[in-house]
Amino acid sequence: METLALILAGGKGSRLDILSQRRSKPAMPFAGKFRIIDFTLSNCTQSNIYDIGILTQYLPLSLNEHIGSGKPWDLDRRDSGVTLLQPHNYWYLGTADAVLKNLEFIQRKEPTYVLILSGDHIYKMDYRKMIQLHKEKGASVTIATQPVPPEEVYRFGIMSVGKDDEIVEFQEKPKTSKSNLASMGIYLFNFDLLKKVLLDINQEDLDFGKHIIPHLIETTKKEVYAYQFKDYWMDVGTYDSYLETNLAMARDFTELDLYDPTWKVYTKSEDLPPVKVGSEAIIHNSLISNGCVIEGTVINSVLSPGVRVGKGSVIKDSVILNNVIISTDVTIQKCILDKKVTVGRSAFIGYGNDFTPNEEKPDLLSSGITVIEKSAVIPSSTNI
Ligand code: ADQ
Ligand code: ADP
Repeated sequence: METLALILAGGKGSRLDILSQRRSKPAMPFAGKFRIIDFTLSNCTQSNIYDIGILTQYLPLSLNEHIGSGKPWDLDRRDSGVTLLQPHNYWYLGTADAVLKNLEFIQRKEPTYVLILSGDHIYKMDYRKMIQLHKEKGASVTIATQPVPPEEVYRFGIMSVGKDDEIVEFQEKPKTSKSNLASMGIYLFNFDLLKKVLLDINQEDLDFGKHIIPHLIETTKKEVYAYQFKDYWMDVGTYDSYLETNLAMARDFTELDLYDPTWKVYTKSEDLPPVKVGSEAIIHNSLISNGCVIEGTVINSVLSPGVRVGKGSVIKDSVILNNVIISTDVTIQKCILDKKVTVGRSAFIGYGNDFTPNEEKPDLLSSGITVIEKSAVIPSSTNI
């Protein structure tokens, strides 16, 4: 087999805090009816990569349930398809350690290339172009890259490239850097080399960004190349980026088109009735999923399946996940409501422009977003 894809879907997603306390980040609902991992899975099958291992560790229940046999992505195949790889009597310590612990699975597939992907990115990429470049350069490793704003270099692996796009320097999450070319955390490895470095480096928390890539840059010459990806790509790992990226999909947004018939994003869909729009309903710039019943006003928002919005209620700049029930005369601004929340009459949630940092978690909740956890019941007339 030529290319085996491994999707890293096991991080704790601690920056999404209460939204990912009961599910892994790739299983987070996104853009109404999708889950974050749908984007990567759909990229794989549309790039004709049908051999996929998903490496999970943290609360994989809703991920397992979502992936099932892989049918929505055309992955329920006899000789290939998707395999969920879960740790048994050990725990993965770093991203490369997770791959090392599954070496036997990988070896059995006899791949020429192993494509390492992340399960929590929103983007559309034809991996065949990256593989093509890898072959043309005669590379041992190719890393997908994208420039990031200089103030964000501390969140990424940052590199410098030579004139032929060979990577000459790499630093994982530097405080500052003269370069702003970031690793997207997407790596194409010749399997022989991958196996060798995984077994050679003796490190308990073995990680691609921290150990493997810097080691290869130091010890090899003209073997590690950058694939400069120019299209939309977003790591939705914080409340701000999760809310903003969702809302972008509802606006007149062409950078990532969910409606493009030539590059579809597939998902597992439930059978639900169509959206019902009541006589007083007003809806602008929003995504409304199947099974929703709207009697009130929805502006710049994203509603997952089965949400009800009562008369006189106003939902603005918010992401509302599945089966949330919003009673009458409720105001919701700049909020993320997790699944099955119920909101009583005349409640007001989200002082949209109150930027007072949250005392317990000032670094997480300081931009005016209000997050309500799964199944919470908000009594009538509550002000949050
Ligand atoms: P981070 O995103 O900070 O940086 P990390 O937290 O290791 O890297 O997560 C990468 C992916 O692997 C995520 O999808 C995560 O859920 C998953 N993951 C983490 N630990 C795992 C484990 N033990 N088992 C299975 N899956 C696991 C990385 C690179 C940077 C690069 C950014 C781009 O290290 O160099 O710039 O990705 O987003
Ligand atoms: P998420 O909020 O992550 O989307 P879901 O509500 O879709 O999670 O649930 C994912 C899976 O977990 C489903 O198979 C569901 O039946 C199961 N599940 C949810 N809650 C429970 C529970 N309390 N006990 C057992 N299984 C549950």
